[in-house]
Amino acid sequence: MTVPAAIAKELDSLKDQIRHHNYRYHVLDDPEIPDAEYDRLMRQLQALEQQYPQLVTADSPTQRVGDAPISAFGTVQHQVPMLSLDNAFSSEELFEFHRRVTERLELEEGASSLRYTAEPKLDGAAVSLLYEGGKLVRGATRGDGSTGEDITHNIRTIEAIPLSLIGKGYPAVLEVRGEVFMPKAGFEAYNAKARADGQKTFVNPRNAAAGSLRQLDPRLTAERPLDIYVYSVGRVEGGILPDHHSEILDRLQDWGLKACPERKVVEGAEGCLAFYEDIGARRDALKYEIDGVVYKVDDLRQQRELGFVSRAPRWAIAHKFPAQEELTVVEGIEFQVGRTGAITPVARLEPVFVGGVTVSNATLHNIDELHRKDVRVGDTITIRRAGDVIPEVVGVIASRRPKGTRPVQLPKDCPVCGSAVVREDGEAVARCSGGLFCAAQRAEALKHFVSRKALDVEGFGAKLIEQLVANNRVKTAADLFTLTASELAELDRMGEKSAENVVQSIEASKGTTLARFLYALGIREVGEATALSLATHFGKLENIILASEEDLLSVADVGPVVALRIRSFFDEPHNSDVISRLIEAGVSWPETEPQSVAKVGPLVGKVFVLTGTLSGMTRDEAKQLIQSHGGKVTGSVSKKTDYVVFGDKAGSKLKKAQSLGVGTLNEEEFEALLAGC
Ligand code: 9MJ
Repeated sequence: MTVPAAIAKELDSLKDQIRHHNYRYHVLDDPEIPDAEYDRLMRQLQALEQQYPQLVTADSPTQRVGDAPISAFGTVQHQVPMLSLDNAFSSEELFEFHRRVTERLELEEGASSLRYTAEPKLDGAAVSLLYEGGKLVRGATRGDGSTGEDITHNIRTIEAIPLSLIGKGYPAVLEVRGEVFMPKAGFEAYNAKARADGQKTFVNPRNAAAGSLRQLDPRLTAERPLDIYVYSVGRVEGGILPDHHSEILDRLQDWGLKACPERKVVEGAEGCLAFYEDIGARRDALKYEIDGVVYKVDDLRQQRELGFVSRAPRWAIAHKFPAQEELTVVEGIEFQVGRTGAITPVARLEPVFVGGVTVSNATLHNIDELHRKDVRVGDTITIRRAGDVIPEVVGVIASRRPKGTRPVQLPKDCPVCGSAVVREDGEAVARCSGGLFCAAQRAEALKHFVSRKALDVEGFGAKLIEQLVANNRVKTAADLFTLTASELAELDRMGEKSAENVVQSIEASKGTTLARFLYALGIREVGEATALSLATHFGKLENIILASEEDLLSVADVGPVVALRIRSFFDEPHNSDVISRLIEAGVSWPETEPQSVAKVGPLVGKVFVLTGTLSGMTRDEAKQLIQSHGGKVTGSVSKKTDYVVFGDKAGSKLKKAQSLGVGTLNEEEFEALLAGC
């Protein structure tokens, strides 16, 4: 077949791009594009080479597994090649893999009982560890699969890697393979410190692991929080290992090597898929980053029968999770105005499937962040969506910036109401100065007022509020209580039935609590917790309205800034007017007696963290009790915490308390402490 010139050109361009990205990734430790994009380039090249085999050259990036070692380290020949894995990107590709395996093994169709070991796919750096006579004599990277780098000096600094094997019966020569990785917590802590010291941060935990292993000075590697899970063996001499992969891993563990505890023997493609879904659901809670699951035919005789294709085994496949980083193009940058006037730049994106959902917007947080990342309209950017967190712009691909783009500036006037945009000294956030004159701030204030933790008006959606604000029917929260079903039914997307429902929800929301009411008012700096403290402390709204800044300061959690914000809110006649109208409309709550906060007693000044489920009281009740006895409740455990009170199903907070040596109280002990107050 003759090769069209355009194809030859495309092939050359793909090879050049892949080489460029290999260099950025392996040599500079500074990848420019997300893995998903790299995989796509590689797949395009593979597809073209398959179609035109005469174009495959020995130096094509498809012809090797990893990348050649860099010269700073000695090289190591892997006598048993270090394999790479084929990928499956969907359940169909997994079923197809299972079909190929069963067909080659001449098993009956479907073969639902064929056993696989399923293991999380760690996202780190593959290494080989050589033990002779039970002593660690060499550590190496995978390199290109046949030649790796000698990183013994760095490997020896990783505490999870035994320098001597324990137990009995290990082969005289045992080469173990595994993945060195940086757990999420270590990665976050490392980056936080690097940021504080003005040093370079790691883009992701995998990059962190690979970069750390290739330090020339092992003292630097030793400072990095690295860990390992082993997942296979290479050279084995002078000893015999079990004949099932799962049993080999158990044996390695007996000898002091760490295998991933999440591994499991499963049956058939269905069993693989169930494991994939289970781990996928728990992925965010795992202490390390994974990018998929690996299935390996468990029986080594069957593995031998299946053999290899080029450098990947036919008996294993990596089933990848949807990529968490993708490329897309910025179609616009807009400024949104929030409830307190905060102006937030938001990137409008060409829709892209990332982290399992389609994303078309990403916040850029504030103007400094936007300038730091220098995101411009027309830019190609990397977008990341991990777990349930909001999508984030990782950075701009500088080489793909079109000509003629301009840096984005903070608008001088509010894009919604035209009032001046101001930025207080030292504040990252710029704000619209229009207050409730600004329709955006009004709409956001109303959305907050009806939200679940505030008055909890069911079925009162954002679109409805925006319409009511745009046609000036609703100016303040008090106007909500004058709405009728017949006028709501006239609005877009509202039928008679839904209008009725909304009016009913508004009616139902009138009976509330003082804490919810205070929170709903949207006083700056008064979140849910502060609203609850104020309600508990003062008992009645009028006590709060009449409280001086000094009185307010005696409430747990209220500092000078918050006290000032509360005072100025109630001093504003417009706000008092809205409050009176709300009460006239029938918004009410049970009043309680003011709770004086204890000035002496065992809880005064003590800092508590609550975790797990208590059987005798809710968390809010426990919190109120602690506060009324002069204690403080915070959300996270640190050295400053005095007690962690734990109930049923307590998780990481309890563990953290134990590791920091912070006092812990079970429910009974907590009650005993309260009884002594
Ligand atoms: C990772 N990365 O977690 C393998 N891997 O097996 C696991 N990698 C592997 N197995 C053979 N769990 C080649 C690579």
